[in-house]
Amino acid sequence: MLMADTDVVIVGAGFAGLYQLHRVRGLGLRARVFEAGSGVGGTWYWNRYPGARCDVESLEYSFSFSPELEQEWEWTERYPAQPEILRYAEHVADRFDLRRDITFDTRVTHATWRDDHWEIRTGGGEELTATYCIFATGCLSVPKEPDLPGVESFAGPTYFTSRWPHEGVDFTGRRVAVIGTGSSGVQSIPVIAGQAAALTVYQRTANYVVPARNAPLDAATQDARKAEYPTYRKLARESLAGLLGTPSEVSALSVTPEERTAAFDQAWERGGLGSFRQSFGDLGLTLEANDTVAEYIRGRIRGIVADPETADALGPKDHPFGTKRPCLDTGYFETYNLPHVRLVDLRKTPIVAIEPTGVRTTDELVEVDDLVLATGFDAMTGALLAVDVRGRDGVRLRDVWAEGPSTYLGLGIAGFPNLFTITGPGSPSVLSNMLVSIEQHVDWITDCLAALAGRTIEADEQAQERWTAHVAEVGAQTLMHHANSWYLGANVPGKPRVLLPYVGGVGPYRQICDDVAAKGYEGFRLTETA
Ligand code: NA7
Repeated sequence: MLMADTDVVIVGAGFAGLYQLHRVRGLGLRARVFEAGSGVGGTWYWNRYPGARCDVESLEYSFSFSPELEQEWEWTERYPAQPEILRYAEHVADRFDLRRDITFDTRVTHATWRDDHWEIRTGGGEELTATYCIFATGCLSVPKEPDLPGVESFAGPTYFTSRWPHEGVDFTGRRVAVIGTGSSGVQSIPVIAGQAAALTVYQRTANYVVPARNAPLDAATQDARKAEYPTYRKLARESLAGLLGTPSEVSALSVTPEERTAAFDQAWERGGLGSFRQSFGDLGLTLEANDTVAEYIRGRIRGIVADPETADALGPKDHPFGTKRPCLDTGYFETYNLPHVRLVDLRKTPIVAIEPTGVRTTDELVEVDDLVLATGFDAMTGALLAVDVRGRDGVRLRDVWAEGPSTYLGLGIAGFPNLFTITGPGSPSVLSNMLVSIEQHVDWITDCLAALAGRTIEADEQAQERWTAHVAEVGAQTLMHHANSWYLGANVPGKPRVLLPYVGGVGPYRQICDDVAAKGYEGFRLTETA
């Protein structure tokens, strides 16, 4: 048996990698973390675009593992902005003295299983061996390749929201084009409009956008939460989405139209991701129920946006509410009432090409100085497949997943021993409060490593097949397949159309994972290392 250079290699120093490092240290194991960025924070390190903000409330989007950390950290807003979340990640790294085991500016390029250990290679040319390899690579970390003809020919600066310059960008007096109206577009457009001389927004799919109702967090609210944190954390862990707020069990179709509108009005005023699910329980289950909320939101848009044609184009029509992640906004629709802001509906006039001076659609060439691409990510599998991962007998993960990912619990992969994925495909991950899911996975992996005591673990092929079938089956009971979303890989040309996250809910999923562990890691094969 080889004495590996380190016990554990962790790929990524976002929230998942930081907490995993802290926990494996607690086991007395040696660990190395490799991080492509120059600092910690993962998605919050990279996504520095103007207006970037979490769509989960700060008092919920935070670690629960350390009561001291919970008590000492002060959040300033209901929804934390990117700089504040990044400061929080940096505070966690410093408070738990994590940086000394993290190698920054370094990508893991290869991970190869050799009989009883992983051989890791980095972009910097370092090679090392590790008994266990944990991918904490994030779900939205690899930007989608810009599938826009001629994009490289644009003469002015091109900014990706997901790779925003650290020094910021001043758009004062500039003519700007923003392509993409997912969360990144919806959050950045009002801020860019506040600076730019002219802003043209290119929208391919209109999204459901719900008010964030962001506000400063008052001391009384924060103190009350801090006094009862364990209770609230438990509720979140046992919930479906890792969020507080009880989903309704009432059908949207069981009430009168007036009662329904009154309930939707309340949800609109409350704001936030879960607000409509708290009104009615079947919005995500039947198209008929979903149509009621879709029409309500389109009506709201018509009530805000002055120009009827723009209002109509901004109203989502081609997918049910909730089948793409709804965006939370602050002044998004109002932005289109500004005289220097214009929406181009790409369903009517598609982009033909990006030219050196601007964006050409079938209708016109709009000349711009700056191009902003808010065009999304190769979600959930992109970062895992960006590494050349080879398991038993040299089998490549890229080949094994050619038709879509197959995992056991989103934690392990058959044929890839001693490899774990944090919030991997087949786990609730992006359909939940990520901090809740990250803590659950890291805790489970840590307990598993302790139980293994150096033994080798590998997901059983049949258990994996059963789990993958279960993920698909539960997903098929929802409306998820009615949208071309990144949840399905449908935003990336050529990517297999497979529902990537597990829709069964974080509470039930946690129970499944705990039961697996309690039954001696049922569905995994544990073997003495040769
Ligand atoms: P999203 O939600 O994937 O949004 C990307 C947007 O870019 C979306 O509107 C896309 O339209 C659009 N897009 C992508 N490629 C093109 C091309 N070629 N032409 C025109 N428009 C295009 O990414 P975000 O970064 O906004 O948000 C990701 C998640 O981060 C979000 O869900 C939150 O969880 C946080 P499409 O819808 O594909 O027609």
